[in-house]
Amino acid sequence: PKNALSKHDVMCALKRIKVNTVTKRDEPFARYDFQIPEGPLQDGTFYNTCAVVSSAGALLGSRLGDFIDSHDMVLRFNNAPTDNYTDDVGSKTTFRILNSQVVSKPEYKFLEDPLYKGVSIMIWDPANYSSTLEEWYNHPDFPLFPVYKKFLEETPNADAHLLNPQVLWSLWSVLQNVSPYRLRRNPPSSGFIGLWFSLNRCRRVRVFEYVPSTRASRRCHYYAHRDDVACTFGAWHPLAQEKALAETLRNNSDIDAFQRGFIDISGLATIQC
Ligand code: NCC
Repeated sequence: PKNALSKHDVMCALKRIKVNTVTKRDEPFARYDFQIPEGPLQDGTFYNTCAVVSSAGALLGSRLGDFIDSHDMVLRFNNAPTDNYTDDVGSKTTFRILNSQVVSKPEYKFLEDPLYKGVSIMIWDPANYSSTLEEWYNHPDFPLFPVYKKFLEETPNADAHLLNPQVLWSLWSVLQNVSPYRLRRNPPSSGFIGLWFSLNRCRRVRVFEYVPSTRASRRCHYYAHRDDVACTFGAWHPLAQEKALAETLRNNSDIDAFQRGFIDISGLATIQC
């Protein structure tokens, strides 16, 4: 069996993966005049405390909302709402990580919904392992590019960036290196992308109901009735490996993790590699 990597090794492996987003000078985005904002997301602001709020059904009834809102930065996923759920998930949103389905499928109303205004956005879409940006542009998983372009044109001061898809495979490699099993080559979930991004930007990261607590249920999302255990344990994404890895990185008590429902991880800036 492969040797288990130490917590320090894993943190350093994550630290080597830089937050790499597409710039307006990258082809083919330059040629097609995408109005991608200069500079990194939120101008690279570094936060003290960050809350990463999974969309898990187990958040329902948690009453973690005030605690979540007390963090300097709050990151949410996809179309997860706060309205009507603020007692459990809070009301503050600094960042959203969106998959390309949410951007491209008309049902999510990416261009119109106020959910996507006044927040910083990182969008991801998987490209083949060795694709160039050109190839990705011509063959995205979902047709996000025209909608993203329009969003940049229509939204004053939009702070919306595309994650360079190579990052997804770098993150996948970290998951493969800590796993004794051979993983399918599917990208990590938005949750893992959000965790890694926050570890880059925060001194301390708290992740809510990613590692399931005793509230865990069959319910997929806190904001919808649908039951599906695959949402919590994974089917397409290597979710179980992501969560096992996140669990090994936590610094807080079992009571916090399994009764209150969050793990606490030190940011990457706090470690020396
Ligand atoms: O469900 P989703 O994820 O939007 O959830 C965001 C992140 O929260 C964590 N999560 C969610 C539910 C749950 N019971 N436990 C959890 O830990 C996961 O880390 C998850 O990433 C995605 O990752 O982008 C995903 O998006 C959905 C869907 O596209 C969007 O919700 C928009 O409707 C995907 N579902 C489908 O495609 C059907 C899901 O696989 C991954």
